[in-house]
Amino acid sequence: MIIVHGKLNAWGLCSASPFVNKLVMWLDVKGLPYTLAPADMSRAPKGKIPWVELPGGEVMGDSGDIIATLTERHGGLPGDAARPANDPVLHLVRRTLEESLYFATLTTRWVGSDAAFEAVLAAFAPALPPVIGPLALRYVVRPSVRRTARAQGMGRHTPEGVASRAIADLRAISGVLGQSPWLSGDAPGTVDCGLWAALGGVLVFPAESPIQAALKTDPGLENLRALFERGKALTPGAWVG
Ligand SMILES: N[C@@H](CCC(=O)N[C@@H](CS)C(=O)NCC(=O)O)C(=O)O
Repeated sequence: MIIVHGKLNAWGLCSASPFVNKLVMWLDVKGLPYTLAPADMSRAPKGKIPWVELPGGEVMGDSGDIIATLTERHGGLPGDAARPANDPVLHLVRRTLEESLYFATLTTRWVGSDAAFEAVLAAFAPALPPVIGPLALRYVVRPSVRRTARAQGMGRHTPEGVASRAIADLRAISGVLGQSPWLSGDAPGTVDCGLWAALGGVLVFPAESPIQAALKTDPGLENLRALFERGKALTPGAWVG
């Protein structure tokens, strides 16, 4: 049994982390047995979630490396056969999701507004030690995330600048998806799990933002909304409702 570390139920998802949700969806679609465990960063090989313990005790971090290893051992997802995850366009979509849209989401949640941060705090609080946990999140973790966002670059833009970049990313990915049900074609592939998780992270967040408003209402992004709805049924592990 694979143990996935990164469980942190938030807003209908099994984790606030899109990288955890991506991996869990991949496992659900692949049909490999797994169990979800809390994050426990002290044992995370790369200091990030998700990380996994594979049968036999092998420990591994990074959702992309974990999925690549599982693909080598068990094969990919149905969609990967039609359009492999290393297809040049899908590679660029993944980088857009993980190196740009992710940081826009992170910045919006943690430093974009106090209302957004309060929503993060409310989701994380049940998993934290009382009193000291929320204080640490507010006065240690939030400033640390702000520094990360500034170092990456996204955190240097105004909230409007962050939103316009994220919406541009979504429009570009929507354009790549076109009328296809999945980026990989008729069946979901590895990159679709990353897209589903990224969309979920924007759509379900309880504090409104221009990024979420665009994704919820822009007629040009209807195909992304439809993909997110389609994906929910495929991943009972990640979409806990
Ligand atoms: N490339 C990594 C990214 C994972 C990642 O950034 N995880 C975030 C949560 S969404 C994390 O653990 N952040 C904690 C930190 O940076 O200290 C992957 O695909 O797994």
